[in-house]
Amino acid sequence: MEQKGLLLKGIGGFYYVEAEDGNIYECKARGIFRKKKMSPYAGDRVRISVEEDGTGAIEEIEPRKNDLIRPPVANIDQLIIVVSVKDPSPSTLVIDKTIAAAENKGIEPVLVVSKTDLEDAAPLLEIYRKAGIPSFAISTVTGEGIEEVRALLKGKISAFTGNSGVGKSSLLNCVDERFSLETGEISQKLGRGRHTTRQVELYPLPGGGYVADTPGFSSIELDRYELVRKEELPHCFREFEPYLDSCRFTSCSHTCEKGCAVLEAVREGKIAPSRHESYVTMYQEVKDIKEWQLKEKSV
Ligand SMILES: Nc1nc2c(ncn2[C@@H]2O[C@H](COP(=O)(O)OP(=O)(O)OP(=O)(O)O)[C@@H](O)[C@H]2O)c(=O)[nH]1
Ligand SMILES: [Mg+2]
Ligand SMILES: [Zn+2]
Repeated sequence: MEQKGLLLKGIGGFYYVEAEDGNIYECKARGIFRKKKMSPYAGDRVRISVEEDGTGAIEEIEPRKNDLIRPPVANIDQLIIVVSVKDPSPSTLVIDKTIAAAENKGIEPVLVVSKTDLEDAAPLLEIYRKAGIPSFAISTVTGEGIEEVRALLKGKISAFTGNSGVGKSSLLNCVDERFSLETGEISQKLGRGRHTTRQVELYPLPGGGYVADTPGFSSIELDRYELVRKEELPHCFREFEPYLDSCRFTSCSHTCEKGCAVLEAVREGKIAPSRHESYVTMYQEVKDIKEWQLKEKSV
């Protein structure tokens, strides 16, 4: 019997697919995917065949709307970027690289500033609200913003990303108690290393939609796997868009040129300086990279 389904997770060569009939089937992938060098990702829409004993096999992966390599997840509607005001401290460069990676793949970036019980989130929120990135303040201690996050996740496929320890799993546990995901303190006892969350798994939400709690990008992984070409980079900073056609030179890199409308907007306070600084840093990192090097990196 064949059915369509949604791949929720893969562990050790087995894939768990939520099929149209509402059941979850343990599936193997056909060898054909290995030949094509394609691995099934959480979030993949797949066609499976189910044997009489209830085991299944993935026959086909439907074309993806988008995918991320680290963490490996496909077809997400939004990337929830979690940063804490403190412990660990936020890096605007890492936030901006993550936002650019999402924009570059057509995934809606959303910023969640966590642990607002420890410090004021307003300065960070102001930067990103001004940039037009949906931004929320939350605390799992005071309960601030939890209801808003619940509403945000409803009916969509969302992936959570952010440094280890920012509170991604804690937030998800607040959103729905049934999650009971492992969080910081527990894993330290088990001595499992820095990242508490290791696998990508889509969890169904009570009000519809799915969330993936992911191990989070490190900045090294962002540099290796989610590089944005310099031609696309200005478009990955959405608040630059209104100015891009007004620069004096059509070849303007928007880093230092005379008559650059983006720089003018920074001077006028319409674009946050930290956002432009991140842009310049990222531009310098990619400007000399050749096409073949990008291909190599994305494998
Ligand atoms: N003060 C404060 N601490 C928090 C909050 N949310 C989470 N924490 C603490 O932060 C630590 C890390 O939380 P986790 O939820 O495990 O972080 P994570 O982002 O899932 O980390 P990884 O799975 O390693 O990527 C734990 O000790 C939590 O108790 C918060 O809103 N306020
Ligand atoms: Mg976690
Ligand atoms: Zn310019």
